[in-house]
Amino acid sequence: MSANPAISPIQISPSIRHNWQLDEVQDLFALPFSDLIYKAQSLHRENFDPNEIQVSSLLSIKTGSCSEDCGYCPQSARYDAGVTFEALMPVDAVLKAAQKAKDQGASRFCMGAAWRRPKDRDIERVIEMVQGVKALGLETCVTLGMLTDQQTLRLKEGGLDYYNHNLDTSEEYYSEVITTRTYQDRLETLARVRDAGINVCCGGIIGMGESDMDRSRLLIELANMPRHPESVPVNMLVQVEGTPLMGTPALDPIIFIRTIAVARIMMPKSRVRLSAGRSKMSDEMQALCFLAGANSIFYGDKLLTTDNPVTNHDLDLFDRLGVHSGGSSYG
Ligand code: SAM
Ligand code: DTB
Ligand code: SF4
Repeated sequence: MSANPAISPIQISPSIRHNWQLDEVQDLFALPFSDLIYKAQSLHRENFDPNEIQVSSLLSIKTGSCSEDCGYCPQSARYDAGVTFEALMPVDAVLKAAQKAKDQGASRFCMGAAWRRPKDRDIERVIEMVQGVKALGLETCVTLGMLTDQQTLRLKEGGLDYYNHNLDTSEEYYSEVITTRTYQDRLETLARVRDAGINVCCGGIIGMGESDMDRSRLLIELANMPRHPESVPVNMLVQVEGTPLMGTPALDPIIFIRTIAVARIMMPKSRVRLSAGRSKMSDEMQALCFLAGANSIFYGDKLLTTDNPVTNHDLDLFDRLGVHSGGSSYG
């Protein structure tokens, strides 16, 4: 039995741990590349079909004019990144986009809103969207910012499958990137989502000028939660003109791939999503990310406001790699 009473029984398995220490995570990052990838791929194969990738499509349901100051984000009202404000979309327009995503092969539809936190009346409209999207046969995910207990319960009652709320980086580096809400605020929203019984989608952004130690600490924060997030999006910073993080020195792609591998080792049953930033990655780099244990992508020509690889290119890449889409969250 685990010594930690907070760990739920379904997580007790030799490979599922919630007590990662900084030195051992840094040792993983420092392994020779082949040894690291072999370890990650071995665990991946124990827990998943190695040739299957889950595909999610994104839609921005409320765009721009956000009050927060996240230094990477083109949707903050504080920066001039050329994003035009769009109010919360009507439900029928969302359902049309969801049907298109389904026709193109997505299994999950993620709706993102540029809010610090939603208003109660917004939640009711989002629930109508969730119910409509579920009726099309898609899994649902929303990302709306911070939530109250009441709002979280309403989303659960409304049938929401996943809530995305990222930690983005380590607690130590966080204030270099965001000042308008705290790390603790994020952890509290994540705990509400978990307690309400909604699946957790939580990850971060790599390439914001953080150190090796920050990347290790972010992964420790995620893996040492009482339950691992079911989905772990690993975004590579999309540098957008007008945002404070534009011009951040480019990250060595090998470090990004290592981050995916370490995430796979630390959270062996979670879907690790190769998320934003794929437009700037070669096919070969994406193939290495899949080999390192990534088994989910955002699919569709657009992320929220920035470009994603076109669907035909992704289908061609899947074909060349012999991978197929499918599967749900947990291994
Ligand atoms: N406003 C809500 C919030 O911040 O929680 C939801 C939407 S927000 C755009 C969702 C996530 O997108 C952020 O937490 C961040 O991790 C990611 N993101 C935003 N801009 C990005 C960028 N330029 N590059 C990579 N990831 C980005
Ligand atoms: C996540 O981790 N990445 C997605 C999703 N969750 C909401 C968002 C990426 C946004 C990239 C910048 C943009 O397109 O605005
Ligand atoms: Fe707003 Fe979310 Fe962008 Fe931060 S990441 S500025 S909260 S939309």
